[in-house]
Amino acid sequence: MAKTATKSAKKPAAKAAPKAAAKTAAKMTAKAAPKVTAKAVPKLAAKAKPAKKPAVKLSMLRPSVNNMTVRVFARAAGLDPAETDAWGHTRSPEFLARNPAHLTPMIEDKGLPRGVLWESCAIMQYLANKHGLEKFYPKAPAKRAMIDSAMFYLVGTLYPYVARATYPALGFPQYAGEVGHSDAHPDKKSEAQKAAMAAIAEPLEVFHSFFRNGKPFIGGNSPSIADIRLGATLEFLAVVDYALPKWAKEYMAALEKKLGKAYAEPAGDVRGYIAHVKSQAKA
Ligand SMILES: N[C@@H](CCC(=O)N[C@@H](CS)C(=O)NCC(=O)O)C(=O)O
Repeated sequence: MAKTATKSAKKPAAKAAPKAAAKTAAKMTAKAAPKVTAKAVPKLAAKAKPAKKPAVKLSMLRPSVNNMTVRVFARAAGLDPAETDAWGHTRSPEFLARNPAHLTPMIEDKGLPRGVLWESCAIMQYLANKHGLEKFYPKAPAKRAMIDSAMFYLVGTLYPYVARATYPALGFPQYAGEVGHSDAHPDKKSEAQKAAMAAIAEPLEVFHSFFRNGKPFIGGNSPSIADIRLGATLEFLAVVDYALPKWAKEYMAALEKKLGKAYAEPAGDVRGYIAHVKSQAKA
């Protein structure tokens, strides 16, 4: 989502997700309550699983794929995020005092020099490093470099095209200096939106042919943090009925299958928002 959230974008999202929010909260509570504690049944202590990782304090916006990225990752990594919905609060004095960039996702962690961290990819990298989650973010320098390259390429090249192509339909504000943000004639804005949509094909193909290189995921046989970032980003394209190539549809389905509920739950919020804006557009 663009850096300047408008009031028009606030309302539908808040309405779109309350059920999902309640479900998520209920599931998280159920998850957080262990059935049997090692203390209560000493014989089980030897077999007991290692203590759960502490919850990650995450400020997030449900309709956003930047946020979906970290929400999926935290669940997939078993980090049980303690989520706070920041909708409408990112510009509050309290939020700005902690995060002058007013961006979500944002985590809070005492170990961080400034207590908070934003940027979805940096958050995943930090949490993977902190908890030794090599499965999602390999340590070997060459392998890690490929994951980093895929994520930087996404944030620097693919995402701006996706934003210009989808934000008008999503009702999100565009970035200052862009046609979509200006007072240009609607025809010009529509031309710019179409040009961005057409530009998506090239980087998309690069993810397929170069980064995946015949493997199921950028991370090889199992999804890496770069795959979570890519899958979440592609979710937005549904709002403009973008015709994803066959490989991309299969890739997204494989990602969701591998990650299960960890993916489906946060994706449900994004999909719910998209369904909402599409139904509004038809009405
Ligand atoms: N590159 C950043 C983008 C973050 C971003 O644009 N966040 C938007 C939501 S998608 C936001 O929090 N906007 C609220 C605001 O600017 O007040 C990332 O990947 O985390």
